[in-house]
Amino acid sequence: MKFVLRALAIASLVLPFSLFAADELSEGSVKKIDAPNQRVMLAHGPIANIGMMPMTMMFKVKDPAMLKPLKDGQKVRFRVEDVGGEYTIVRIEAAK
Ligand SMILES: [Cu+2]
Repeated sequence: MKFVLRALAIASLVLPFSLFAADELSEGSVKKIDAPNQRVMLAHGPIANIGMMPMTMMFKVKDPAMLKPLKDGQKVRFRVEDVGGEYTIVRIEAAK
């Protein structure tokens, strides 16, 4: 019982933080859209959730439809995750 209470107490502290972190977005701008290869080149700031420094690089996008609203030079906010060993954009939206 004591263990269960302690586990619940820890979960209640850690869970809200991990939910926040799972939704954390990074900032960047669109340099080039490569629709045939389902990729976009971004000049990006630090990406905390994968520990990446700012740079310009190509990313795969999870769904080719994610490229349609993007335009060269556009400022974006995005989420990158390691999907099967490849850094993949799982969410991208126009920055306000
Ligand atoms: Cu990078």
